This record gives sequence, C-alpha cells and structure tokens, in this order.
Amino acid sequence: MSDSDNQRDNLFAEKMLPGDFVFDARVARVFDDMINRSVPGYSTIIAMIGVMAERYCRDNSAIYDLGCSLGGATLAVAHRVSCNNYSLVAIDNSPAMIASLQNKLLDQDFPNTRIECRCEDIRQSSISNASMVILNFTLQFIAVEQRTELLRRIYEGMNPGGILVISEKILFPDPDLNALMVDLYHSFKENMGYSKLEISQKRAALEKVLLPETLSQHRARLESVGFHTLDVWFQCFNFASMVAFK
Ligand code: GEK
Repeated sequence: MSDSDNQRDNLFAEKMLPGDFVFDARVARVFDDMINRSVPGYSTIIAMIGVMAERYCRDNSAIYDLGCSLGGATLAVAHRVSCNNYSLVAIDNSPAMIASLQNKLLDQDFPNTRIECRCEDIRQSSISNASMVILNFTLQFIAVEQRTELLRRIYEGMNPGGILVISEKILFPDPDLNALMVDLYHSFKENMGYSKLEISQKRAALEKVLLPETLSQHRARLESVGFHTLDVWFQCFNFASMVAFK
C-alpha cells in the first residue's frame, strides 16, 4: 500500500451489526485519517515524541515503538534523531499495519537510522538496551491484568536514564467530570467530520477492546514496576500522555 492509498475513514458511516473493532486491512487503509480525526492532539503528541527522542536517544542504543500502527511515532523519531549507531524497532501484531509501514519506509531514506519492523505481539517482544520506549495509545488494548507484566519487562529492557512515553485514553474518577470529558470528546469528533452514528457505532465496537484506566491507576502501576519520576506532559479531555524515567 502506498501513501496515496490512505483513505478517508468512513468505516462506521453506514448502520451495521455490532462487532468488536479489529486492526485489519480496512482499518490500516484509513488509519492515518482515523487517528488524526479521533485523538485530540495526536499530531502534537507525535511531534513532541520526536523532540523527546532527540533529547534522550543515546549512541549505540535502541528506541522501541510498541503498537506502532503506520509508524507515526517511528517516523517522527527517525526525522529528528541523529545519534550514532542507534536502532529504531517498530512493533505491531497487525500484519496489515506492518506491511503498510514497510511500504511507507520504501520511499524514505534515513541515513543514520536502522529501522526494524516486527510483526509480533508486544507481550512477547524482547526489549533491551532501550534509551526510549513509546507506547502511544497501545497499552489500552492490552488486557488490564497483563499490563503490569508488560511494563515490568519494558522497565527491565531500558537503560538507566531512559524514558517511557505512554499515551492513553483515560477515565476520570468523578463520574460527572468523566461524562463531561466524554461529551466534549464527542463534540471534538463531530467537529472533525464524524456523524453521531459513526461516533456511537465506533464507541460500541471499541467497548470491549479499548479499556481505559484513570491516571492514578497508570501512575501506581508505573511506580510499582520501578519508574521513579513520572508525570503527565500532555492532556486534552480524556486523552493524556505521560513520561516516566528509569
Ligand atoms: C501511533 N502508536 O500512530 N501487540 C502488538 N501490537 C498491538 C497489540 C499487541 N498485543 N495490541 C494492539 N496492538 C500508534 C497508534 S493504535 C491506537 C497505536 C488506536 C496495536 C494495534 O494493532 C494497533 O496498530 C495499535 O496497537 C494501536 O502512534 O488505534 O487507538
């Protein structure tokens, strides 16, 4: 698939039977449009991941983009980092996403950067010598009871001084505030051109697949595996990105 194949997301525009969301070829084809119109601040988060990578990448180390999809974060890093002998490892378990990313990379040349694309489950990935790990809206798709183990392995695979960037859709403990944030988010989606039918069908499809938690739950988990300094660096409504240091 070439960049010109990236299409507008109208996957939920027609009335359809209920079913769980999957990252298949139909989603990969529209993904760039989908994520830009569905995550408030996505382009800012991607650009700032590049800025953080420039600061924290070390010579002879690795940067991991876990759940890379079409490589938004991978490409932002590759464009900004000029370390010597570093590698960028982009991992996703959707064959359609990885195939599409590999295709995208054919048109680009990053002389300093070795980019390795892996189609595998991040719960089984080996992570080592990492100066940076990116989980940009990926942990929310991992079963809640498997998240601590994944973060523990990430922590173990990171070098001291390395950073983890973790972006998630979040819940608010106060039910009224949570309802307001969800409502504001739906207004954002309408502003981005999605109809009420598209918004409600997508919401239903994600219900059992995307499992958000509160910021306190994320903080507690990150601290429990050893991250000592962490905070939110970006938030818009019920979408937040955190940075944690080893
Ligand atoms: C971006 N980070 O554009 N193993 C590997 N990949 C997985 C797994 C798993 N167990 N579970 C889900 N994924 C990207 C956006 S999208 C976020 C990330 C969204 C992958 C899944 O195939 C999909 O490509 C990605 O995680 C989540 O910066 O769609 O809201």
